[in-house]
Amino acid sequence: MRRQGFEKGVTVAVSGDGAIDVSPEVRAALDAGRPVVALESSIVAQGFPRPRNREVGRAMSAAVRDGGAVPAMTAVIDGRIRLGLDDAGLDRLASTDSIKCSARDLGMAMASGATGATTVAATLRIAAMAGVRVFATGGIGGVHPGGGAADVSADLPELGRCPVAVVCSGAKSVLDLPATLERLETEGVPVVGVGCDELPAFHTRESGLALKYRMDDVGELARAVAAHWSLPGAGAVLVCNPPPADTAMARAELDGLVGQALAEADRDGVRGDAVTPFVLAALNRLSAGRTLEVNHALAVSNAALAARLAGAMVA
Ligand code: PSU
Ligand code: MN
Repeated sequence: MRRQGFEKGVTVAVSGDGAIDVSPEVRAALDAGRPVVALESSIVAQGFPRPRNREVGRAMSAAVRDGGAVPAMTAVIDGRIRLGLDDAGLDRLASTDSIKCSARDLGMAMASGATGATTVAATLRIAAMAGVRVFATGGIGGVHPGGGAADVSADLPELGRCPVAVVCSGAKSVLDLPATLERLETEGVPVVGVGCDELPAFHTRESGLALKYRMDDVGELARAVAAHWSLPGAGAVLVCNPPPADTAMARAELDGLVGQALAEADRDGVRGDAVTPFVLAALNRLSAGRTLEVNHALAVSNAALAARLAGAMVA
């Protein structure tokens, strides 16, 4: 079976996609070597309130199509891993409660027949197994502030393992961003800015943290990704696209809200995988919906950039 891009002389850890229900459209695109962009579904089920969540899922898919690639949203539906979710599947995740599936949860959801929305970590696994090489999301999980027993998102070690180019707007400023960047370095994940010299902080274009690499041309980026994967054992490349300037928030504006959202999470004793959805909802409320608009705009912008990159990678 053909895998998307970089077949020649490149070792890519692909363990086969037998456990995955790949949609006919995605299967055909992968077999023909056409560009495919994976999308996660936790952003839909846990990241946005209803009914905006369904709109965001559809808008991301549409942006991938407009950019000439096939969207492949991942999820677990009734215990089956899916790659290339149809409208009915998306509507179900958008309108009914589902569990949040990170890497640890995929097998458990399969065994219990559960329906779950996939995080960045889970989507990376699925994409790597199926040979999808580009993935668009909003922001990645990272290191939460808190020292010793810090909550570290499973997104980070999965980025270290899975050879997928992940287009995102960095990570939220509620996270410990310096520690998150350090961990990406440890995991061997190059972080590349497109149109930016700093790590974007999701809602805002600045973080004060300089990136080592910047490539504004997708052709150049595609070549760099190929070179990274020409070495054995390589994992993800993190492609950082700042939030669109017309919706991005100022850093000062956000700082106060972040402090408040974290204090609320602490006060309510929120732990584990409930933290990210709680904080996103709190920021939305505290900003009177401003953060939601940024989140929506950047998700669509990242999907569009991912489609261009996927096109450049198979060219
Ligand atoms: N960051 C966001 N929006 C999101 C997420 C992160 O701004 O919706 C989701 C993604 O699915 C990400 C997950 O993979 O939360 C990280 O959760 P945790 O920190 O529990 O690993
Ligand atoms: Mn966590």
